[in-house]
Amino acid sequence: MTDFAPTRAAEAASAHAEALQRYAIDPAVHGREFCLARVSDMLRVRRMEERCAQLYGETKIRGFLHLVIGEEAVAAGVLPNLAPEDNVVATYREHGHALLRGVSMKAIMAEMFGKQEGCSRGRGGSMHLFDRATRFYGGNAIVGGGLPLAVGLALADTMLPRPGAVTACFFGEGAVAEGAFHESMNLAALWRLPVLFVCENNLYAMGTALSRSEAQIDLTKKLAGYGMAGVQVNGMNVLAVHDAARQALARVRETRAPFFLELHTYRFRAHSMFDPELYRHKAEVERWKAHGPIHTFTDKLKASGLMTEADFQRLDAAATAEVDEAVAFAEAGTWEAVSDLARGVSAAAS
Ligand SMILES: Cc1ncc(C[n+]2csc(CCOP(=O)(O)OP(=O)(O)O)c2C)c(N)n1
Ligand SMILES: [Mg+2]
Repeated sequence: MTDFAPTRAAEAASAHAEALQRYAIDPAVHGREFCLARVSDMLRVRRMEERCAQLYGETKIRGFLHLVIGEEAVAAGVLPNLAPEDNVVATYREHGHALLRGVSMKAIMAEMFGKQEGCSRGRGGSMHLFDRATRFYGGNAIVGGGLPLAVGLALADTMLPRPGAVTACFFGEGAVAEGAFHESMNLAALWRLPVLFVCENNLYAMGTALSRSEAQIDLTKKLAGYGMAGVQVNGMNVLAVHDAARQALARVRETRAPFFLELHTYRFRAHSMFDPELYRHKAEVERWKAHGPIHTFTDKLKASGLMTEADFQRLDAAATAEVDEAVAFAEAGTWEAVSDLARGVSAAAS
């Protein structure tokens, strides 16, 4: 059998899997309402994206489509900790982040369809969800492209000033190979900018395992070069992510200095809709699915008496109903007139 995942990646993967077992629910800290809200968050993302995949097959959604299925605990753990005045920057795998930041599912789905009612007026599509009202600054197709934007937003907040505002910057581990990552980390630390860097380490950048491209796969070791603090967290456990993000954000707000979270997670689907997944074994995917963020959490909640199967069914039905409404809204949306195609497009004369 071909060894797709080199040894160090396999070691990292099993360390991640071990860490998954260690985080218990404490009903005194994590109340029923809070826990059900996190289940609801993850289900809304999961059901929305499953429908997106189906709509892609029907060519209702076109272009690129990157699903975050398997990684829902990341957005569901970090985003509830943010305040309305905070900024969010994400990658092209950002549908769930936009939704849980507060962008309506209708506006997201209409954007996927390319309709004018979309959050980017139908001109952005899947990779460029944007919503000023919720300070959701994208959706970025360029690997590492969001990091300098986050640093710029935090710099603006420092200069205006908007005291207390923090910028949460989500990016994949593939971004650490980019110069923009290192420049952003350096400037954020040098200028003491309030950025929470959230690295979504799902072990692969398209088909490249982290250990094939990085000499140091413990990404928090890179922080020493910038005098920045950070921690590694089990990104498959929504409570672990939530607790780590809460503490990290409190620290950023207090110190006005950046902090780094490396969240260990795994995507269950292909990189995008055009990916035969020749770079990893099916057995590896199945192993990670056993640690899926939704069912592991709901199993624990049921075992601890905080949630019943009826609760789960109710939340699931609500998520599906919301998706149905969002799709109907997108279907009924309007295409931009061809005569408007050049609106907002400019070119400099030579
Ligand atoms: C600057 C740049 N180089 C290459 C690409 C092509 N590309 C698209 S996604 C991707 C992998 C990124 O992986 P990662 O940052 O780990 O995010 P993930 O897809 O795993 O969420 C690459 C190389 C790109 N979009 N931008
Ligand atoms: Mg990745």
